[in-house]
Amino acid sequence: MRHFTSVHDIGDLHEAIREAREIKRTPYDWQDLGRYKTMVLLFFNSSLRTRLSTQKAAMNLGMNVIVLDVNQGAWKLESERGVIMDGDKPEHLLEAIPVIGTYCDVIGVRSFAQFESRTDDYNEIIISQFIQYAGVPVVSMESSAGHPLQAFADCITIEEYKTVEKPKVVLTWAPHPRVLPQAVANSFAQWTQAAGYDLVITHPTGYELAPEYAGHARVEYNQDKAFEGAHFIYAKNWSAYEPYGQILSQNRAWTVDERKMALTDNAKFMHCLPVRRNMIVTDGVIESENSIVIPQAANRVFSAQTVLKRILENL
Ligand code: AN0
Ligand code: CP
Repeated sequence: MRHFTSVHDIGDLHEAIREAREIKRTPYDWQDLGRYKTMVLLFFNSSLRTRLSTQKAAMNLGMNVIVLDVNQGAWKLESERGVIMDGDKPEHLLEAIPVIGTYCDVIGVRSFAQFESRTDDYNEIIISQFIQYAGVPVVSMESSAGHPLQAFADCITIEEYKTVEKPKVVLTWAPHPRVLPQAVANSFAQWTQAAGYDLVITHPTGYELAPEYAGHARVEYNQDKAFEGAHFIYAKNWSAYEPYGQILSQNRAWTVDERKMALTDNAKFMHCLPVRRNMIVTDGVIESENSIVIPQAANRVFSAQTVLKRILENL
């Protein structure tokens, strides 16, 4: 593997999940692989899990890690080509990226959707420039339209907890007060279909995901009906794809609660976190025995470590 930005970079997903579970059993068996190798983690946006789990994954492989929050301490970066740089951004990505590339062997980048242009966001113009100019492998730590390390961890978690070969997995939209990207939902839809699960997506009308990510998933606009017989409930808010970045509903009838969970086949509850309690999910559901949000977050180390191991093996 050279770069990791989508499901297309992982090859056979079940083989990758098998490898991740092996790494989870003996995480320090590849300590020599990353010796004298440096990873830079670059954050344009906030993070708790990705920051810590990717760092831990790199350390498990013996790598050195440098973490940089671009908006706290580094120069503000211009990303548009051809602009007269007379504003508040003293440095251009076109210099910053290759400079960072000279200091490390792998770069992780978190850069959310900008919501200025859907075309630019879905063309992944930021992470694409990293791939073009860094000269070293690039790992997405959530880009404009996808969060593949999260979706990989989600699939590892579903494999660990599933009780039937092909579980019914329901991705449900839930309300949120701010505009959020579609990245987590996009990748979850894409990866769970690649894993062969029976995916149903439920959301109010208008929240349809981009077709290239929704794939052939069934869409059920009645949330109660979608929950019937489910083995996993995966809650997430996202803003509309069309009209892009709009909040079309804040309907709290969509909050995942105990009554809805009772419609499922004793489903496990999942969320990528951070989660707003009693907006996305009630205290009762997230604190219930069926909530697996903490082991789900723990698996972020092993999705990242699998990806980094493969990149290091290919250096
Ligand atoms: C982000 C999102 O929805 O993409 C990150 C989730 C991992 N969430 C928030 O900004 C709250
Ligand atoms: N799930 C996830 O990526 O969390 P952070 O935004 O805290 O990294």
